[in-house]
Amino acid sequence: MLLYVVAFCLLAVSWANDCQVANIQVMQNFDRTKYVGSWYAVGKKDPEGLFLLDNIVANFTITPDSKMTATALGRVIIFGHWEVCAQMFATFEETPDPAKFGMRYWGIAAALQSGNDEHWVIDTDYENYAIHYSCREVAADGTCHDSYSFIFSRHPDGLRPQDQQIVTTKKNEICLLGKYRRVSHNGYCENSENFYRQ
Ligand code: RTL
Repeated sequence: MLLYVVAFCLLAVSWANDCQVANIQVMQNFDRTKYVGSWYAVGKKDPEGLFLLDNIVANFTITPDSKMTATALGRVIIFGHWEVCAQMFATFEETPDPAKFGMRYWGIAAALQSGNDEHWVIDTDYENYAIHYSCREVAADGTCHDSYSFIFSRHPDGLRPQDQQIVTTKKNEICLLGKYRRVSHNGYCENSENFYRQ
């Protein structure tokens, strides 16, 4: 019975939702100081082109001048075939919405990807789960043409059952339900021999 109610609510929400990027709800009163520390990606929706494969861990910090910065590790393929652990850096630019940032990112080595993306925090309880969203290209009809999204957990082994339902509801709200893959953690980026620094 409960399952039917949840399914109905999700359907109702998806009917009401027109998938406009401008209408996406983000975390209210986002507090970046509570967001610091390690977040393990447990799910991801890929953008077009090259992306982080697995073993993805992000670490957020606040600098003394209260700017948010982050580092990320993740397995990637470079030069078409070479598997390495990428060490990435990011700085964030504030916008009038405290949960929406501009993110400039780059790799420790020039061969790694760099760019400017939006970085939105859709929802988080700061202690267990976080849902991130980035739209790289808004289509003419206002929907997102090229997005990526991470489901983060404070625990490498996954989300608590009570957080899974919230995450499913949010995935649906951002029109990405069913588009995620599980992100595995097998220690690949804990072995410094796999780091690429050239
Ligand atoms: C996330 C938040 C924490 C800081 C950074 C992030 C994104 C990293 C990306 C890396 C892509 C790397 C590739 C390398 C292959 O050349 C959003 C996790 C930096 C998008 C594709």
